Amino acid sequence: MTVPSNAQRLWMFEQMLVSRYLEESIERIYMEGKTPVFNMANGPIPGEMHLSNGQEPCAVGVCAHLNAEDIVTATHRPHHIAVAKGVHLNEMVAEIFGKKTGLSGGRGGHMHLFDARVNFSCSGIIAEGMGPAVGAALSRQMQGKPGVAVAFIGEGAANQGAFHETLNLAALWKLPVVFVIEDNAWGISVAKQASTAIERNYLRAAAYGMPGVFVPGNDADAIFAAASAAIERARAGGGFSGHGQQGGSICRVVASVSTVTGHGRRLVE
Ligand SMILES: Cc1ncc(C[n+]2csc(CCOP(=O)(O)OP(=O)(O)O)c2C)c(N)n1
Ligand SMILES: [Mg+2]
Repeated sequence: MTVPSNAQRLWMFEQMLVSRYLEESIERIYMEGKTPVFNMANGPIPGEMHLSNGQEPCAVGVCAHLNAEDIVTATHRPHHIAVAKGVHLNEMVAEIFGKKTGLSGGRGGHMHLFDARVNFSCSGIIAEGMGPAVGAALSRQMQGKPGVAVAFIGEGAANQGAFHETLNLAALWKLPVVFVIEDNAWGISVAKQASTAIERNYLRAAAYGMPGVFVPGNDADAIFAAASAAIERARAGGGFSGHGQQGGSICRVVASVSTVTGHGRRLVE
């Protein structure tokens, strides 16, 4: 098992704190003007808000292995991942507040954070980031450029068609892409057991001939270790042409991470 160095542990801890403090502030400001009768249109941050308090270990355990050149696509619950990938904090907050100084001039909002400097994007459409992650990995392979792509999704998104389509192509073309499922047991008001035929989504990786691992709980070190193996395998990479230079499934892992408190903190769905 790969153990983080002291410097990596410190970095993970700092990023988790930044993310938690950031979201606690966002939550407080978001609620301004929206009560006593909740009106989503009111307040300094109108619209929906999806917080990831409690899911920070997953973001840091994975992103600790990534550089700016690596690509991350995240979900509608993106703040912890954006922080860990090094998205510009001031511009990110400005974007969340809809300001001109935001990452996208304030037009994207909290679910649509884009920072090309660190190859980060996210989307309000669930599983939407999986295609672009696979496309980016394909582009790197074809151009002979370094870098892996990591697509984060929620466990609910694993029932989308895009999940199966992208896993299939990633495996077929041996692309340097890793899929990370943040399993908080709920998709809005639908419990996982009411929507998903199997208990653990990592088992689905086998259907596409790629390894999958399950990391229980919220242990940043355990997530770090699982992500290390997955990302190393992706970096070692297979070829685009699939002419057997790296036989078998070598470069993709589905890491299913169980998180415990994310949904308790959610404000609006
Ligand atoms: C394609 C699509 N269908 C429906 C929705 C509405 N929607 C927003 S969040 C969500 C549930 C997502 O659950 P999960 O993937 O587990 O992520 P979590 O919210 O738990 O982080 C749904 C269905 C959407 N955004 N995109
Ligand atoms: Mg979920």
